[in-house]
Amino acid sequence: MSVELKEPVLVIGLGGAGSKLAKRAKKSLDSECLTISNDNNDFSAENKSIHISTKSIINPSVQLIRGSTYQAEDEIKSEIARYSTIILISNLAGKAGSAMAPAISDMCKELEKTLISFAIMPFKFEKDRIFNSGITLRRLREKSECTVVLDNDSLLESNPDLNVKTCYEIGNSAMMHVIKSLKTTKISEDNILTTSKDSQKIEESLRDSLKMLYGETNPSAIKSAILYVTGGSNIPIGVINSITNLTNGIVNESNTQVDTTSTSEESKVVMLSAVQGMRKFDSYDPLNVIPEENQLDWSSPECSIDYKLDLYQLE
Ligand SMILES: Nc1nc2c(ncn2[C@@H]2O[C@H](COP(=O)(O)OP(=O)(O)OP(=O)(O)O)[C@@H](O)[C@H]2O)c(=O)[nH]1
Ligand SMILES: [Mg+2]
Repeated sequence: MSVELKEPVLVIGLGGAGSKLAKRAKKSLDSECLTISNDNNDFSAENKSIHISTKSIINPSVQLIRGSTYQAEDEIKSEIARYSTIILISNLAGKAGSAMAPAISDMCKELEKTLISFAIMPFKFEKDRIFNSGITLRRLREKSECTVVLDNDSLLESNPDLNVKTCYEIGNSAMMHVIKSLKTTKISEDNILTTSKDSQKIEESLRDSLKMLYGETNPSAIKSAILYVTGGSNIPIGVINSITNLTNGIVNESNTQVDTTSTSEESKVVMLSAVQGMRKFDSYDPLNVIPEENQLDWSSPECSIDYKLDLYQLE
């Protein structure tokens, strides 16, 4: 199944990284942008924003931010209602991102909008964030027509010499490539985004993208792939042909798009692979092994709201 993008499009950025990326996405898609966060520092004057208040609590839990997001439901829905397609960008490693993504995707689904979500997953050393990010991703995938996952952890794992800032930049620019191409390319339901560091040969870049992909899923789970070749005007056509053939040998179906508009001297491969299941992230929540029909408490996401009961608020 592939998704149709219908105008008008709204890009929503959640939390710190989500807002930063949504501002960039808005420019490349020429659409409108809304940022939602519990932190005023994530907003900028030129974009619409919704502040999620956690009242007097300055170090809210994920569940409290989520509960507070549902309290702003009317305001958020009245913004979403005016658009046909929502592109939701969030960092599931962040507290704000993982708190709000299930709530916002829920609201999009209720309003029957086409939802395309972009999710960033945590580094392995961010141990306290792994569990939440796994649950949130599962919820997000359920409510989205299409999900694109960028895993900071496997990017760093296949390039251990990178520093965190470079890692962000590489991941973010790969994501922008896919967002830019949404108008012209049809993408599938579950997708994993992989890429490589700069300044290497294009074949090496493809090898690194594949290495990163294999860190996240089984080769047999990969259904098809789109290769975006950046800095395309400098690459011999024979090389592009050979990387396409290589990819065709690995996945059932591949499609190569060469970006000749990019002015960068460096050439690189950004690979978007359609997958069946997301093995690595499914394992972030150990309870995922329980079949869905045996789960009692899945339908609504965990929220913490102060009901003013004479009970101690646990978290
Ligand atoms: N790929 C990528 N990851 C980022 C970027 N900025 C931050 N991160 C990662 O995202 C996580 C924090 O995300 P933020 O978006 O700042 O968090 P938040 O959603 O605002 O939530 P808080 O934790 O409440 O601040 C950390 O795990 C970072 O490693 C970025 O530009 N690109
Ligand atoms: Mg933040």
